[in-house]
Parts: sequence; structure tokens; C-alpha cells
Amino acid sequence: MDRIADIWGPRTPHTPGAAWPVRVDQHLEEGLTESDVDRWVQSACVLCSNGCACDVAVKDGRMVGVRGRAEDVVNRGRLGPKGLYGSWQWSDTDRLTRPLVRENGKLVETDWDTAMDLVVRRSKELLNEVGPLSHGFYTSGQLFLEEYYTLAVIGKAGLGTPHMDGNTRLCTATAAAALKETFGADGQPGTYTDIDVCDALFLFGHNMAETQTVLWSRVLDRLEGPDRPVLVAVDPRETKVAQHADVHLAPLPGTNQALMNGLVRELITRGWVDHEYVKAHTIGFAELKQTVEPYTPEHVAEVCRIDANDLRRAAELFGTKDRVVSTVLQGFYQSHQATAASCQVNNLHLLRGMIGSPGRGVLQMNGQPTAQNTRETGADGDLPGFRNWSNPQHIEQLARLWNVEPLTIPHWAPPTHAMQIWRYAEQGTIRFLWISGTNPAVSLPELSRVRAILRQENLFVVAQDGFRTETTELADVVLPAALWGEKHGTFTNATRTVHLSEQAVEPPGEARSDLDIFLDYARRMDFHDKDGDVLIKWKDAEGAFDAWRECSRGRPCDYSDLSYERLRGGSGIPWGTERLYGDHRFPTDPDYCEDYGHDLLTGATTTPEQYRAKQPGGRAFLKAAEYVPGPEQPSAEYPFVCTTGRTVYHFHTRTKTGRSRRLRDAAPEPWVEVSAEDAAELGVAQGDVVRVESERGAVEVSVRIGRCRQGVVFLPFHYGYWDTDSDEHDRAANELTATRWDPVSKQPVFKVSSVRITKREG
Ligand SMILES: Nc1nc2c(c(=O)[nH]1)N[C@H]1C(S)=C(S)[C@@H](COP(=O)(O)OP(=O)(O)OC[C@H]3O[C@@H](n4cnc5c(=O)[nH]c(N)nc54)[C@H](O)[C@@H]3O)O[C@H]1N2
Ligand SMILES: Nc1nc2c(c(=O)[nH]1)N[C@H]1C(S)=C(S)[C@@H](COP(=O)(O)OP(=O)(O)OC[C@H]3O[C@@H](n4cnc5c(=O)[nH]c(N)nc54)[C@H](O)[C@@H]3O)O[C@H]1N2
Ligand code: SF4
Ligand SMILES: [Mo]
Repeated sequence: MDRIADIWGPRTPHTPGAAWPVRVDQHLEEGLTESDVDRWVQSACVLCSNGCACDVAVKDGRMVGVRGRAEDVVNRGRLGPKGLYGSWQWSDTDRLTRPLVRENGKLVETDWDTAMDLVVRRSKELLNEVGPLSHGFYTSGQLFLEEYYTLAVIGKAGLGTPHMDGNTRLCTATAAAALKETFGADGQPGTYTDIDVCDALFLFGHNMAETQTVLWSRVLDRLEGPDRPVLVAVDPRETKVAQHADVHLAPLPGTNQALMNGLVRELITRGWVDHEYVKAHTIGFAELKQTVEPYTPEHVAEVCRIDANDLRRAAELFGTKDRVVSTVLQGFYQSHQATAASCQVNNLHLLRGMIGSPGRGVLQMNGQPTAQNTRETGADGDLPGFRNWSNPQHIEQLARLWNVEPLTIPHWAPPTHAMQIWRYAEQGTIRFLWISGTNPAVSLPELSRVRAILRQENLFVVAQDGFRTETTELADVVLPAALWGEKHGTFTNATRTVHLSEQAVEPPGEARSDLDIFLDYARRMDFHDKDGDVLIKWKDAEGAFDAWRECSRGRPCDYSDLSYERLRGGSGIPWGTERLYGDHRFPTDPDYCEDYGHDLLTGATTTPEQYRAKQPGGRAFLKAAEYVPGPEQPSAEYPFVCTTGRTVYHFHTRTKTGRSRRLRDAAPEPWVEVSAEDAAELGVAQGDVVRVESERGAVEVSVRIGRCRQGVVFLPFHYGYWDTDSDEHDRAANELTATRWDPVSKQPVFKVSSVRITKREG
């Protein structure tokens, strides 16, 4: 089995609606066979939001392989290249094994007491001098639920700071925002079994073939089986998804909202609307109809530079097929009108009443494996349990649960989003920044700025990771974290399926789980509830999970009937029902909803009074917005539209996949994709090194010809500097990107910047 060459593995087609057949993928360390394995430990892969269930092979206390779990609903045994070759192979490499502290400018090893004393001393000093607003936390979509919940309670009830968010802001903030705007609360409506029965599948800005390879195998099994569904791809590049599509719409990056308004308009003008459904279950049709009126196919074709007839064909497929599934991801989420465009996908489904039944559903996708939990537990600029920061009853509930005064819990404004946290750090109001499970020195936009912020004298930076990274190198204290396989916890995939990941091996050296680190901080900080008892009453992962079950009780993401025991053995289990909204009642009731919504164009919040006046009563919102051109347009100086994203062989900043020989060798160096026409005009050939420059920075990478439409170039964002010897900052795509975000979700605009390209001589 070679999942580098054969990424998706052999086909297992089935008739529509039949269960997806089992195919078990396995990979063991070279030279080992199954009989060498001491034991198999249950887990699920953390290298994307699909969350494929797997068992980890252990021999002599080391991880030596993985095998997909046949009984699991998510993958039925399959694993992709990252799951097979990236999930554990990093474990015996250059890990962080002891805490580091900065002394005379250099990071030096120390013991836990010294490192934590330093963290706690700085924390207490700042609390006394300035108060909780001096503290910011920037966490991840890759820890476990138990760790996020513990962190959320520390931040909200222990310290009382609103400055906590995750890299989920860069990842799935728009998924959450679009679900809140339309349905009143986060929570994935659809489920993967919808793919097994649908008649049409629309992928909006989602390169599933490379980014959720096992899910794409599921799609391929339908595409190559009987009664093939039609496929529509919306992506400016000719990805594998686009190559399989019946209709490929390749809008210019940054024009999604025009395209979507065009699709919505076609549905309305061609009469493909279920008016009874719209009347009974939605609010806002008249305004939506009026807003999309100018977006004729010809007008959209001009803005997006596509063929008007392709738009018509795509709309017809959406309008006439019986069972339609849509997925949405970064091509939509990392744009200047991200939430607006993603809401239009929800609108298409609502207009046809196409939600909540088999084969009919929306998947506002996640990216990171545990991003769902960052959102659920409120470690990300939300409140735990999808509670509404501007609903005093929800604050009361949390205050009662944690036994603290409601005023302790910051709720005078929305929790601070990540881009603002970095701004406060830059301005010097945040002076203590604790980064866990993310590598912002490669993954945030405008890296020269990020490095400058991290280097500031008056900012105390704690970085918690399993490896030395571009970010740890700029920290004041580095805490060595146990990683996947070295700790217990649960996490929830893009379709709400919860998996238990058991500890397979001991962490290296003195590394500790994030949970233990957060608990240690809480203990040393001496956080109390209002009766003087310790605030955080749990001591281990299962205790944290049980506390979370109580916190989530009665909310949309209700985990109260799940337990470690139920999650052991068998398949992962979704919270809620298999698919949501089968009863067509949406969580929009003012007392229950997670958010009162925003103006999609400006991001202005709806007040509680305005919201109540709409009397949503369980109906969904059809939200509308006109298209506005992006803030950065190509110019004479910077003539190309640059977009960024992923390759199948690497995960993000490659801290794991870059340490797996097979994956590293499959894509060792960064590149830029350029259309054949543009390459000819620039006088560059495949493999030539070019300089790609924006207003903010430059990279030097080699050319790959193809996949992009003319005028558009693509860079993978995976390549930073930890595995180079050079001091130059000339590889990372985010040297080029700008500090800008969507007004509603606050997700950065990674997908559009303007660049120029020159051939490097010599
Ligand atoms: N191999 C691999 N898989 C991963 C990850 C990884 O790093 N590597 N990361 C995981 C994570 S955290 C995430 S968030 C997901 C992301 O998964 P995807 O969203 O599928 O990945 P991206 O490559 O970021 O972007 C998807 C596509 O958006 C297109 N695009 C760019 N601009 C536009 C635009 O303006 N409009 C439209 N319609 N499309 C546009 C790009 O051409 C690209 O093909 O992947 C997950 N899976
Ligand atoms: N230009 C551009 N930039 C982008 C994107 C893009 O498409 N284009 N995509 C954005 C998106 S969607 C995402 S999700 C981000 C990802 O950006 P990052 O989150 O910065 O990327 P990772 O490399 O996954 O960083 C995770 C870090 O956590 C560490 N880690 C892993 N597991 C654990 C754990 O259990 N505990 C601790 N403490 N550490 C752990 C890893 O070693 C790694 O250093 O990048 C964003 N940036
Ligand atoms: S599809 Fe995602 S979760 Fe599944 S094996 Fe691949 S990286 Fe892991
Ligand atoms: Mo992501």
C-alpha cells in the first residue's frame, strides 16, 4: 500500500444509499508485521477535520504504526497519506523534552518549577499592576476538548479576561459565523452519509481531494459507482476536484459573493424555490430577492470572469436535483466577504427546503481536527456551550455552574478575536501572551509584523508545543507538550462525531499534556470560586470531560449522554442527532440562540431588542449582502492575484509531516503555481526560481506550471524556516499576505493578495 503514489487507494463503489464499504488501511514501521505489535490503542487521526478513526500500534513503549478502524462511521477503515505517514512518525525525533526559558537572549533548558514560577510570577505581577486585560491566550484547533474547556474556565472564571481565541479564527471562524447567522447557533447540519445518497454535490472553495483525502475517497466511490451524482466545483484552480466536476466554476479569487448572488438569483428567477418551505421556516426572502436582483448571469460572468452559461448550468443542477449536498471551506472562508458568501450556500439549501433529510444538507466544513471543540468550549472567542455573550441568562448559567459572580465572566463586549489580540499585543495593552498548539510565526498573515510583535521587550510570550518552531524561538518561556498518542482526550470532527483518543505511549522526557500544564498553572495561581473552593475541580481528562458534559447540558452541543465508556470500542458518536434540523426548527429563539447576528456587509451587531423584534420563532434567516470588490486589487505594480493554501502531503507548518520521511520527500520545498500563459509571458519554465513580492514581503520559490487560471498564482503556505539553515525570511507564503479580515467572522483574508513575479537571474 503506497498512499504517496496512490493517494485515495482502491475504489469500493456502492449503490446510492448503501453503506460505504469497509476498506482497512494499515501502515507499520519498516520491517514489522502485525505479530510484532504489543497492543493496539484506540484513537483518531488529528491531521485534519475528517477525524478518521484509527488504532495505534505500540511496541516496546513506542508508536510503530496505525490502522484504520473498520467499525467507524467516519472512515470505515480508511486512512490517507497524512494519517498513515504523518500521524506518529515524528514521535521519536527532535522533540522538546524540557522547559526552556530565555536568559541573556538565549533559550536555555530548565526544570518545570523554574519555568512555571516565572510564568506565574509574571502573570500575578501583571494582574496586580494592570488587571486581567493584560492577559491574552492564543490557542489551537489541535488540542483536545478537555484541554480547551480547562483553558476556557481559567480565562473566563479564573482571570476574567476576554482576550482568548484560537487559530480557529484563521480556520473555521467563518463556518461558525455562517451557521450562527443562518441557523442561530453553531453545529454542523449535515452528515457524511448524505454523500452516500446525494444526486448532486457542490464543493465551494474546497479542495477535498487534497485536504480531506478519505472523504474524497468516499466521493470517488460515488462518482465511479452506479447512479453517479453530478459534481460542481467552485475553485479558481483546476484541482483534482475540478477535474472530476461536471461544472467547474473558476471565479477570480475574491469574487465569491458575486457568484453566489448569481446562483441565488437563478434559483429565484427560474422558479426553483420551495415557497411553502420558505414561508414556514425562514425570514428574509423579500430582502434576499431584492439584493440578488442585479446579479444576472452576464453581470456575474463579468465580475468573476467565468462563462455565464456555466453559472446557469450549475444553478440548474442545484435547482433541479432531488438531493443536493454542499460543502464549503477556505476558498470561501478566507476572503473579505467570507461569512456573506458562506451564508449564501445555506440560502441555496433553505430556498429549496433542502436540509435535514438524507442526501440533502450543508457541510460548513472544519479544517483542523479539533476546531469544533475550540468553538464549543469557548476557548476561541465564544462562550462555552454555544452560549450568547449578550444574553445575561447565559452568563448566569455559567456563573452558577462555576460558582463565580456573573461579573467575573467578561461579557461587556464580544470576546476578543485573534486578530485584535495580536493588535493589542502590538499596541502593548496585552503584555502576557500564552500561545498553545499553534505556530503563528508561520501561519498568521504579514509575518514580518508577527515576528516584530513576538520580539517586543514588553510582551511576555509563553509558547507550548511539542517541537521547537519559528514561534518558540521568539518566546520567553517554552513549555514542552505531550502530543497525540501521548495523552488522553476527546475531539469532534466536522460532522460532530466525537472520538476518544487514548494514550498509547509516555511523552518524551519531561513533556506534559496541555491539560496538565493548564491545571498546574491554575493550581499555582490559586484560582477560587466564590465560596473559597478551588475553581477547577477536575484533575484528569475524564474529569474534565465530565465537567464539560454538565456545561453543555441543555445547549445545542449537548454532550451529557456521552461518556468515555460509551466512546470506547465501536464507532465515534455524533452529539445531537445524525443530522440536525430534520424537524425544520432552528435554534433561533432569542433565549436560546448563540448570537443575535450581524450585518453581513459591515459586521455591525444586531442588538438583542432588534433581534427579538424579528420574532424568529425557530425560523432560519436568509441573509443577504451585495458583492463589494476586495480591498486589494491587482495593479500595474502588483499585477497578479496571489492565493494560498495546501498540498496533500503536508499539514500546515509541517512540524509533524516535515518529520515524516515519506511526506517530506513527496514535497520537500515550496513552489508557486503559475498558468502556462503567464509563465510564457514571464519567460519562466518549470523549476525556475522566481521572486514573488507583495507590498509586505517577498519569497523565492520554484515555478510549477499549471492548475491556475491566467492572472492568478498559488502558493502553499506550509514552508517556514525551522528546517532551513538560512536566516532569510524568503519561503513562507505569509510574508506576502495582509492583515485584513472578514467583518463578521474576523477570519483573515489569506486567499487574496496582489503580487508581482520576477525571474531570479543566475
Ligand atoms: N493535506 C492537507 N490537508 C489539510 C490541511 C493541510 O494543511 N494539509 N489542513 C486542514 C485544515 S486546518 C483546513 S482549514 C483545511 C482546508 O482545506 P481547503 O479549504 O480545501 O484547502 P485550501 O487549499 O486552503 O483552499 C481550498 C481551495 O480554495 C481555492 N480558492 C482560493 N481562492 C478562492 C476564491 O476566491 N474562491 C474560491 N471559490 N476558491 C478559492 C484554492 O484554489 C484551493 O484549492 O484542510 C485540512 N486538511
Ligand atoms: N497563507 C495562508 N495562511 C494560513 C492558511 C492558508 O490557507 N493560507 N490557513 C490557515 C489555517 S486554516 C490554519 S488551521 C492555520 C494553521 O496554522 P498553525 O496552527 O500555526 O499550524 P500548525 O503547523 O498546525 O501548528 C500547530 C502547532 O501545534 C503543535 N502541536 C500539535 N499538537 C499539539 C498538542 O497536542 N499540544 C501542543 N501544545 N502543541 C501541539 C505543532 O507542533 C505545531 O507547532 O494556518 C492558517 N494560515
Ligand atoms: S483524511 Fe484527515 S483525518 Fe483522515 S487520515 Fe487523512 S489527515 Fe487523517
Ligand atoms: Mo484550518
